Amino acid sequence: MKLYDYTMAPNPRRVRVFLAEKGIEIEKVQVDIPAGENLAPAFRAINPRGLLPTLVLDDGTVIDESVAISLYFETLHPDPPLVGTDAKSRAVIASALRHMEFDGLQPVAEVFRNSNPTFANRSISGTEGVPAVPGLVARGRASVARFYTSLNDTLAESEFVAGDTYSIADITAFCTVDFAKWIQMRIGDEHPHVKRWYAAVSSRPSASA
Ligand SMILES: N[C@@H](CCC(=O)N[C@@H](CS)C(=O)NCC(=O)O)C(=O)O
Repeated sequence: MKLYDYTMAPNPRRVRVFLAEKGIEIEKVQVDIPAGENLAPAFRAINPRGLLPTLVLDDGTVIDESVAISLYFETLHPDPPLVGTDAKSRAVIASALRHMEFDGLQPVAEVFRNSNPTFANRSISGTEGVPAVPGLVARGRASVARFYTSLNDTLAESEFVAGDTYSIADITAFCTVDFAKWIQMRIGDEHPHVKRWYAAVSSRPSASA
């Protein structure tokens, strides 16, 4: 089994943190995204979408999408549970995870991809060369600001993103907040609950994954 990975990118990191929380070690192969290795024929022969993370099982099955890869390992290694343990907790965590992806990770990526010169002709992840749209940067920044406010409100009510247990939703939120450093949008003094939560999740051993 091999995990195709790029250490600087947020989606592969979501899987690395997930694996670290579970104490799972697997072979990782680095694919340099800024250098375009993920778009080269060798990697596209593995995953035609050209995206990371990509997991290849020993039987040749290829699984991309960070949540799908995480769920694969959750089924094989249920402890510690990171996606919930019963109908209610699974639904609450799945809902919070979608919020973190759509309200946080996606807008940070929108700002990053449309403002970073390396991705001037790669503004959407994947194999099509899509030119950056500078006008999306302001929209993305406004969305990220709303995300921080909403996350702060959530964390005012609960220890973690989806209740009183650390979960896959915290992993995505944590990777999103760290990714937002690349667009100079850090946790502000007006987000004390996010600061408290970030101090806790970033001190877990998995944070260095
Ligand atoms: N929804 C996918 C997103 C995968 C994705 O966009 N990965 C980025 C790295 S964070 C990528 O591979 N980008 C390649 C590129 O932009 O060329 C997931 O959750 O895994």
